[in-house]
Amino acid sequence: MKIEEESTDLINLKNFLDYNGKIEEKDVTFQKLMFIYKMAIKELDTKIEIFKEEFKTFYDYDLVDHVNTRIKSPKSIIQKMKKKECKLTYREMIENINDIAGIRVVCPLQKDIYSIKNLIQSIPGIETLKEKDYITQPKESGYSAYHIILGVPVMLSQQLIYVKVEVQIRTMAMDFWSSLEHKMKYKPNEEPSKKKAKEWVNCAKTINKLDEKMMLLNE
Ligand code: 0O2
Repeated sequence: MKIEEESTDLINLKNFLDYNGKIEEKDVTFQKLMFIYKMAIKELDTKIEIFKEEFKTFYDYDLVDHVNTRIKSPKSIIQKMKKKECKLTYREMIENINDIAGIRVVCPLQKDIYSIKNLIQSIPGIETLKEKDYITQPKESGYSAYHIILGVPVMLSQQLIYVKVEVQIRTMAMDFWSSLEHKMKYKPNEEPSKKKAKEWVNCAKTINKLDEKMMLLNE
């Protein structure tokens, strides 16, 4: 297989950082970059799937309920870059947008979140770049989850590269709240009111109490 010089260069993530091109979603460069993020998701998703099946088979325990993966849409990447006041270049995108590749792990109980987090962080070769515990410290909106930004090694034919992946770990109850709240937040033609925001925070607190009760019942 003949590999063009330019494309071999750009397969290396470091070379993307030296490449001064502007983001253009229909551009081949953008597609190549998204391919690398997709492969990082695949790597990690397979490993989480193995933990999930292992716990079911060996310990008769459903540690993971389900896993969702997604690549952030170009529109949403650009929106986030503008919000963070980044220049719209590939370099700024790779450096500043941590959740282009995203994996959401949903589990039954709050204590499972920490088991999953520890299992993921113990995978050889995976680096933890950042952690955010929105369980002990929920966001102002009421949002609760555990976030980790990882450096995931992806072995391509020519080199090993590290790719950022954001993992969000939540209970089923937290997932229920955040999916609905996310939909409401982005509802067109509807201004979010202070009163509604307060109600969402109250719902999050109820959900949190429910999670704690469920955990006690399980003990
Ligand atoms: P989408 O559609 O899920 O992609 P960082 O650059 O990592 O320091 P970042 O990414 O701004 O900071 O911050 P954060 O808050 O740690 O993670 C952002 C993601 O968490 C969001 O992605 C949501 O998925 C989720 N999230 C954070 N706050 C809320 C919230 O109040 N409600 C809901 N429903 N989800 C939240 P995006 O890019 O916003 O969206």
